Amino acid sequence: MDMILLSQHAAMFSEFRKMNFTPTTEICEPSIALLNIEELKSTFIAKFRTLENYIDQKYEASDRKMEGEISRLDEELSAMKNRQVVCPTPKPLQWEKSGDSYYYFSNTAEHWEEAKKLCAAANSYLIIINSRTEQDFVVQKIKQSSVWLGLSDTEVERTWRWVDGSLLQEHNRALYEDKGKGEKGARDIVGYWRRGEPNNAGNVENCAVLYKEKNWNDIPCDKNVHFVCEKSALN
Ligand code: MMA
Ligand code: CA
Repeated sequence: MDMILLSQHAAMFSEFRKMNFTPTTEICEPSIALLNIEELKSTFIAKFRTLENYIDQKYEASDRKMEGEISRLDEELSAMKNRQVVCPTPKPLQWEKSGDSYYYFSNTAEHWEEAKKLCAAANSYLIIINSRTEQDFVVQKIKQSSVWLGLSDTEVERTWRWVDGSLLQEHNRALYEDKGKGEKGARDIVGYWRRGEPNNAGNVENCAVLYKEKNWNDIPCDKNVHFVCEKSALN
């Protein structure tokens, strides 16, 4: 079975060997997706070595287990390639200062959870809007029609929480209160929701976006949307 598996996946193996993990002077466009390149590289190489040892020493791994491992590695490899993580020397991320915060504007679109993770990996968080001034700054910087907010009601429907755990309703008393304006929104709506939002359309909308029009909507968290990370400039 070793030989069969090897030849079946020969293309993948040889492709992997060809990948150049040696740092060069080539500079890639800054992208938050490149952050964990070192970790990814070593994880992948370690897994690959283990797998090669299994094959070489003809250990008693079952065909099925082996094939599972190989196809998982294969998937990881294509994911890496798709995200262009094979960048030898990523440029440092570019943060823009405004008020007491720094902001990073993503050049990729991600699911909400992934965007949240990527911000965290860069010692920051998905944007939390504390004022109209802050929202205006973000909006005039974005090139997309919308970006993720660090705001979701995944845990409890209609209980909107920022990624720092604070409740929208408490944290944002100072924000515009759209009382009675929304069509379905005659309830106490805090924040800058678009008219009629958040409406949890189709029962599947738990993550909030900020539109270029300076208002918010809830949409499904598994949409691919650009995002903005924020971190404090005060320390
Ligand atoms: C409509 C409206 C929103 C919802 C989106 C989903 C265009 O707006 O129902 O509340 O989030 O559709 O695409
Ligand atoms: Ca909605």
